[in-house]
Amino acid sequence: MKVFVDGKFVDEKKAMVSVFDHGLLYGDGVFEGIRAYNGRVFKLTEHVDRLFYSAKAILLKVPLSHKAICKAVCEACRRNKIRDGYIRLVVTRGVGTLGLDPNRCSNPQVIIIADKIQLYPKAFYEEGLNIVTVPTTRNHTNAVNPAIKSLNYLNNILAKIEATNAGCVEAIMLNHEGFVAECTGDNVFMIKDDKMYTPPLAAGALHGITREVAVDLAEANGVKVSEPNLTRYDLYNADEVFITGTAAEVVPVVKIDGRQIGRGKPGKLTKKLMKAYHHLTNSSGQAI
Ligand code: PXG
Repeated sequence: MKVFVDGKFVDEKKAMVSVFDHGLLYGDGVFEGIRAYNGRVFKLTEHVDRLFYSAKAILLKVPLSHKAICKAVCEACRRNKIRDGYIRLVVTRGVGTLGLDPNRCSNPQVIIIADKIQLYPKAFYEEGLNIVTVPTTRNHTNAVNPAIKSLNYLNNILAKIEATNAGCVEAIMLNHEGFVAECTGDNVFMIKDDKMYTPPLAAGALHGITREVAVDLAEANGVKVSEPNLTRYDLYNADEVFITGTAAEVVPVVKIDGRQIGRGKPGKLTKKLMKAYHHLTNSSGQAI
């Protein structure tokens, strides 16, 4: 595998950053997870836009232009013969001293890895997930805003560990006020009386690209979508719940904290959105 690092493609064994890089020492950096389908990179512009927004929020100057990054992502796919795969795009703060000050870092590093994708089991989509809410509270928006896709994912990892300990593959995270924020690597949606709801970004959610697509697809199907604060009670009493993410796509949820959601099977609108999402991923995107 060839990996893009320090401005060039090198063999994976030689793809390295320094142990003094603040990306490693402090989780100081930002990243994106992107998919390629059928020889096209899905929503590439949107992912690179979000990378730049995350970088701006942490005062990190991305050393390449938006255009150069898009080009390098496609090149990474070409060099590794990836037509359907997963692309990890990372920007670290770069090498610095053993102190927090990012101003003493030089040389932020752009890293691009294009690999095959490990798909989730079919059963997730056919039967739906059983998930739980977890004790770890979502980061406060005035601490590290969850809108920033930073290299420090410990808040999410703690929640993921709690989900795994409960025998689940995903967790619903609540914010400091007890409102639903999102999952550890996915956004969350519910349907009640043919209307669709998802937490507002201010509740502590990532501006998910799949989230955006799900909203657009629902609206195109005449479904009204809104973003009110949601509680666990709202989710428990929903007709349908599903989660969205680049890796997961659209996955039905049939049980939360032991409460059956709707009929306990993937819902009608969820199934419609799953189908529409597949159609879009296979028919749009930046040609590799
Ligand atoms: N919330 C969080 C916290 C995320 O990290 C999403 C929502 C969904 O956003 P997109 O733009 O992908 O629709 C994410 C992104 C993985 C993995 O390997 C998934 C994400 C990030 C890192 C790794 O499952 N999801």
